[in-house]
Amino acid sequence: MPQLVFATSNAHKTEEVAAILGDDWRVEDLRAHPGVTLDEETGDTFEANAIIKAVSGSRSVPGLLVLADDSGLEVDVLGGAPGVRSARYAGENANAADNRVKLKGELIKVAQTEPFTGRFHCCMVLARDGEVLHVTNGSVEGRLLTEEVGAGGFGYDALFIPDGFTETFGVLPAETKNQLSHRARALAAMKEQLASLA
Ligand code: ITT
Repeated sequence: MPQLVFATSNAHKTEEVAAILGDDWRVEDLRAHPGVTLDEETGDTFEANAIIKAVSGSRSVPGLLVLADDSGLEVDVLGGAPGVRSARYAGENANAADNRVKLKGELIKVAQTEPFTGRFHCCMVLARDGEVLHVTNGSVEGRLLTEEVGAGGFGYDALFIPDGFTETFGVLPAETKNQLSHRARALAAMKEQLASLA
């Protein structure tokens, strides 16, 4: 089975990518490659940050294919926030629960009633030996709640209902999320390139 180093410290992302790719690839994240160091995410777009992670990560593992995912939530009424700052919305050391509290607070402050439309976006970058091989993007549109529903998924999942559904990603089965998520779509667009390198 070909090997893919996934340049992430977020085990939830790894679980989703491994489930989506199935038996086609052995996906190993930074837990299996503790020597891999990633440069700081200083970009102001998902693509810039995904490139930083993929390129810097791939320099640490010569010859290996490295995939990076930079993703986040964009809420229209908040001007696209939290966007690229999704992981740090409530502060540099914030965890996912802190970030959800911050988001709920910002939505409640807005002088507009629901629905609060928005989307998850994901940029995936494939690199090897410091060179970008391919860039793809995926999004899933939906709406945000001001109360959490469900304990599944991670990050903002309990606050997000994808279009066409009535339940949040915190309630919907992982299999459903992995068919329609921003991550699934970015990865689907990457599949042909991956297959040609397997
Ligand atoms: P790595 O940089 O190590 O990959 P990270 O979690 O810091 O991990 P990002 O910088 O890409 O990753 O930030 C993504 C944040 O966006 C993530 O921490 C969540 O808060 C949110 N997010 C992204 N995808 C999500 C999803 O599928 N469900 C819920 N929240 C998501």
